[in-house]
Amino acid sequence: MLTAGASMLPRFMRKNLLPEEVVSAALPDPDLFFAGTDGWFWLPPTPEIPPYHPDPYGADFTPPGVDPFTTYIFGFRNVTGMTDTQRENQQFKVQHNAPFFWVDQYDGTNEFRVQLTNLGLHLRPDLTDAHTIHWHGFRNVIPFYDGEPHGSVSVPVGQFFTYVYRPRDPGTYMYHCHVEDVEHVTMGMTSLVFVRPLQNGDASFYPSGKYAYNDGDGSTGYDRENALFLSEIWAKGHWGDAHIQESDWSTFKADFSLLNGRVHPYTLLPNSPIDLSASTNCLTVLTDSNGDLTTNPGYEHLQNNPHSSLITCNAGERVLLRFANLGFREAAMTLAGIKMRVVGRDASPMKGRDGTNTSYVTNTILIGAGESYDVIIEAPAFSGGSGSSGNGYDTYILYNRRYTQESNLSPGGSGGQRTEVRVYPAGTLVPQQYLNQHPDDLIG
Ligand SMILES: [Cu+2]
Repeated sequence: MLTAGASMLPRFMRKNLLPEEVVSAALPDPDLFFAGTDGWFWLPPTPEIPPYHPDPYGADFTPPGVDPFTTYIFGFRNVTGMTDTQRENQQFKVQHNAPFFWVDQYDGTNEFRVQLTNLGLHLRPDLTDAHTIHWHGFRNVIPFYDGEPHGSVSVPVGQFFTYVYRPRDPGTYMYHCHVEDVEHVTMGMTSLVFVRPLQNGDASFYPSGKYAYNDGDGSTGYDRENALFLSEIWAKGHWGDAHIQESDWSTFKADFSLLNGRVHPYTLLPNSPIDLSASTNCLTVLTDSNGDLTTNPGYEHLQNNPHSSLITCNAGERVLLRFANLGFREAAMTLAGIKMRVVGRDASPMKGRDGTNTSYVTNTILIGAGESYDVIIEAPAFSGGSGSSGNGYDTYILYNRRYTQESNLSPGGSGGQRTEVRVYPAGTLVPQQYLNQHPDDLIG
């Protein structure tokens, strides 16, 4: 043990200092290790927004034979378990959105540690920006780990910092870099994070033993869960950062609305190959010997948009949908044909102070910027009717009712925040193994 603080100073300097804190000399390894850097990703090249989209510069940084990346981004990568060389290789190789991760509610012993390093901006070495991880809406005991750069430390290029969390409030949050946040969030350094309740594992309320909150009655129990993260791309801002032009971020205009970093119909495609053993606290994509993200054959252009938004379940199952919106515009997420029960908002269960159940049933949720919703749907019986299209499942459309966000004004429409809930006959799908599992995922 090492005694840090006042006693390390000469006696005459100890006056007026805070009391000593005893800290462990050897902290445990971090649970996750993230890296902040820049890179490129792919959006449909139409509609064209000349000269900003598609950015022709992206072709210079796309592997041969692959549809050119269109958009310069900043972001985070999960580099947990990588060698130093593999991790350093990941400069200029980000993904959007950033990885989904989750933690267990603090039980008095299980602190959660996320280490962050800053690999620098490869394309913009003139921008020596620091990065942080900030959990939006998360009540920190001390500001030191908050990630807001005026009240806590940030991580300069080449440096390392470990955040320590004691999450006491279950629910769905979002996280983002808080340095020059309008730019860094919009450029892609953001995703969804959630806290699992202590009640998990107790099957006396709901058979799966999985819950959104410590409900005490099973009302938030579920069989499968999906994260649905809403973000936006302003093509001119991304082009400006790639081409060393000053952007006035106050003139932000969302050209693309994204669901889990993709637009419809790509939202329906599988996740990139999943590293199952590394996905205990973070949805982790398999990486190659270089540390690079692997891809699905034929979808190499989606290397840096690795995550699916497809929701699949068996008839009769409950599915928890965790929504969070870090775009600037309100979203009107509508599920046609299945009612949604709102069980949590902004990481707070829908219960009054006296325990009154304030959950409600709706077909549309309005999610403002910086808000999260926890919704449970109960999959109806399999009909095999007109919605099943002979594929062995019934299809229900989940989409943003605001047309410009649902279509991104793409040529055929439906090129934005839109996905599907597919309901299979009872017993068809095996139990879900990880967040956002897609039936066609390659699992390693
Ligand atoms: Cu940043």
